[in-house]
Amino acid sequence: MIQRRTVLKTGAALTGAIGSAGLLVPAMADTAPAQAADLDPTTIPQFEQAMPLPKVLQPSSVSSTTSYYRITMKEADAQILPGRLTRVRTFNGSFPGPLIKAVSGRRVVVQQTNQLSVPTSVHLHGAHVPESSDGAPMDLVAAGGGTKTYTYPNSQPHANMWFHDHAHHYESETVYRGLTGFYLLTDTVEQKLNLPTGAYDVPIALSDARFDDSGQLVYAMGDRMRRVLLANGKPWPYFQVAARKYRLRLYNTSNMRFYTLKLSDGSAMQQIGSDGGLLEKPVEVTSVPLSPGERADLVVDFSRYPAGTRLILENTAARYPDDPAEQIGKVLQFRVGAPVADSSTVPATLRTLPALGTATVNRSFELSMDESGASADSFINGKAYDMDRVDTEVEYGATEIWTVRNTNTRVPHNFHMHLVQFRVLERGGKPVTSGPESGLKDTVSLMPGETVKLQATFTGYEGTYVYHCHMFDHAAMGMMANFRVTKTPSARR
Ligand SMILES: [Cu+2]
Repeated sequence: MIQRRTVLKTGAALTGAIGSAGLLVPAMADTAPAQAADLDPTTIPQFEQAMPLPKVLQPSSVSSTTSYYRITMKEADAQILPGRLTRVRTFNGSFPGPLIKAVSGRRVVVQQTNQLSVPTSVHLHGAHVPESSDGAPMDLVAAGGGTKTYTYPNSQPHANMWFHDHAHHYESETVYRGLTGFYLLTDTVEQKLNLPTGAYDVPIALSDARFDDSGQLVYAMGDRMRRVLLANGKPWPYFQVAARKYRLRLYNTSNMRFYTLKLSDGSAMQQIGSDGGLLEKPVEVTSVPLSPGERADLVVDFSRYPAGTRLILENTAARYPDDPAEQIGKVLQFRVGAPVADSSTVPATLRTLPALGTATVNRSFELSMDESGASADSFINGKAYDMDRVDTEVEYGATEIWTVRNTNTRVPHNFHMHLVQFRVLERGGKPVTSGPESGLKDTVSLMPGETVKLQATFTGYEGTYVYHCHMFDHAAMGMMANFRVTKTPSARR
């Protein structure tokens, strides 16, 4: 473990001047330091490269209870732009990130070796794990060959998880440069349904990027000039589909960007799940909002289109004022082929969620930052993150309601909790009893001025975990805090 002050200093040096922090903040300037000229995003051909699928990682060994993986974090050259190589940070050289397939009740143990030049911490987002394997912001794997073994009990229901760097003050840049992976946890509840599987179950990571004219990634905190949208690591790719049902698991792995996704013909998709797996019932949606870190699990039936149809997955989210619609408004193209046999179904009932329980503790949290850009600090309840301070003491086993408010008037935030999957009870004072936010969640969006009410039960592990805004730059600027779960009241203040 290294001292916070050292991290802050080094982090600031590595990431350059801290500048524009928010999305949708016209007053804030573009912040990338002047270096090589930018690659003009309009010169990148759209819908000419095929969207790759993540590589499924194979365990190095298996026992009756456990699958063991070995992963090396290292730099690699990826072909992102046509005919060019871009240096990226990867798990095992994979860009887009690799995929671990796990099953509830069966342990996964991952030995991570860090061959990068920066420290890392690997957080499995959405997982219920012991503190020692959570990938806390200061629980670092040393640069240049450090190793750490993470144990994932998978003692939770199926979920759409992902793993990514969480090293405080490094994660924003390291995740931007590629250090992410998919982790799909399944269970018998999900498996016994007849949803699309195999080649028809497709994880897609959405991120944004900015390149210089030599094809290298440009990184600056709070950068508003990331005008190249990547789907599974390719800019505006196409995806060839058969005319049948597909399950599309969308991940927002972007640092800062919010998406609202829709099909270009405006037709409905079935949303079957979110962060923590399936919803109780499928929901017909025509647009899918996705804040950084969130996931949406969709079924799209392409059999309604004639062969040869080309359909675009569009992004209609609120943009920076000068975002070009030709780039930011499009994500990928579906090319519909011939019909194939399809015996998959989307049942009217997908699962039964665990009972909510009765909450005994209520707490309030306010997320805020200086919208003028004059200060580089961000806050939860007026305090910037301090690794040595426990902000919230939770009794083991307690069920609590957390009311979380974004007090900013222009900058959106969101809220992610480690250890638990929570339920969204209310958004803006209105009860959430059905729809896309009615399932198990670990990340929830908070547009300016919005309030959400969340309920979580803190069981399984004692220990200290974080909650934070999942816009990585905001977390780096301090919008993060510690909660500690203990059984012993005397350990709590
Ligand atoms: Cu934020």
